[in-house]
Amino acid sequence: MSRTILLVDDDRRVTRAMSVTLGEVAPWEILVANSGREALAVLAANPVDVIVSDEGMPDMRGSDLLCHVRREYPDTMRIILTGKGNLATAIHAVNEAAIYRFLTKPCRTDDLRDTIESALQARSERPQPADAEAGVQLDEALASVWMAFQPIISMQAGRAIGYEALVRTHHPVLSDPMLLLGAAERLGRVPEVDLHILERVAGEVAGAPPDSLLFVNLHPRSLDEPSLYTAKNSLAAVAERVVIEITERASIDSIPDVLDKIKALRALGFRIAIDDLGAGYSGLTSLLSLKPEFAKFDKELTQRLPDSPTHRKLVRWLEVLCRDLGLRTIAEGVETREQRDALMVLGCDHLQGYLFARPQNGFIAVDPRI
Ligand code: G
Ligand code: MN
Repeated sequence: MSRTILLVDDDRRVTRAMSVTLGEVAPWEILVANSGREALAVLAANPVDVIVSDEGMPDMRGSDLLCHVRREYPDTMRIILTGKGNLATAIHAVNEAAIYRFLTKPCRTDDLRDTIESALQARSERPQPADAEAGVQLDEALASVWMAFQPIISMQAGRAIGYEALVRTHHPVLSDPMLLLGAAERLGRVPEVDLHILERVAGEVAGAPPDSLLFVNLHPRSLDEPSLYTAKNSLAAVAERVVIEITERASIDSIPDVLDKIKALRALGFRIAIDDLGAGYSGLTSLLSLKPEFAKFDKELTQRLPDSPTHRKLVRWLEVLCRDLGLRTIAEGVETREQRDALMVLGCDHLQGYLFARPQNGFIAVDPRI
């Protein structure tokens, strides 16, 4: 079976030279992309066995691209090939994107070929549960799903205004939510898993403080699921209390008729939040086109605030923009008092993070003056 390799580098001369020389010494189909965005489009259209990405690209760091690949295409082996490798990049790439190798330029064609070959070999040796077995595991995991809730605090109100529902399982293999969603993706069962989660959340609504909102994550792919718009969506009955979070990490643009789907959710009474704003590369398009009620700043933004004037500028600017657009902001990942204080100075009132409470069973009340 022919293998497909995707080479990503913002320098066209590099991808051109690499694809030619690699094509001469290896039997693979070689695709190229010259930006992170282009790489995502190629991935969406083609199964890719190995991706080799540059790190420093204008629109997206290679390691961030590979984090996304890990999440969305976990079977694609990931390699970084960079001329400017440093320790922080390598740590990020290894820990977050779980890359197979970190290579530095210049890299001989033979070495690159050997590395790709060994990546393909390593993948084939990985224990792959048969689909049937994976399906059974997913069923078991779904049966043991429970919902954790993490408060979202209003500093001004001095209390939680809502809770984000986060999926958890007791399953021995699919214990991590990322593994659960990864399995659902491989098996094409994402919408089913999401509907199941919505049902679990619906079962808990009665226990939430009466005036609080419930924030629920929805995989963009689930927007294609017709039952989301019917009574099969267990939260439809309490839609006024529910904010649906859609991540900015995946490219929302790739969902057909996404605006109509969001409109349909609104017509049912749901509100919309853009999740992980500032994490990725999809720019601000979704903020402007989806007109959400809430924007959630990614934890990386929050966590870099105390040390980075640039990030403070970005958050200040986002705050102004969001206020202008009439939407409320929520900062995620608040772990320290310094981060909380920096956010408050920038006018961000709604905060969420370990500083206040970890996601946990039930709806806890929190004192924000921690
Ligand atoms: O992508 P999304 O924003 O839905 O991610 C929520 C995830 O972030 C959950 O898995 C949750 O457990 C985690 N989380 C919540 N608060 C914090 C925090 O303060 N720090 C970090 N590192 N993770 C957090
Ligand atoms: Mn979220």
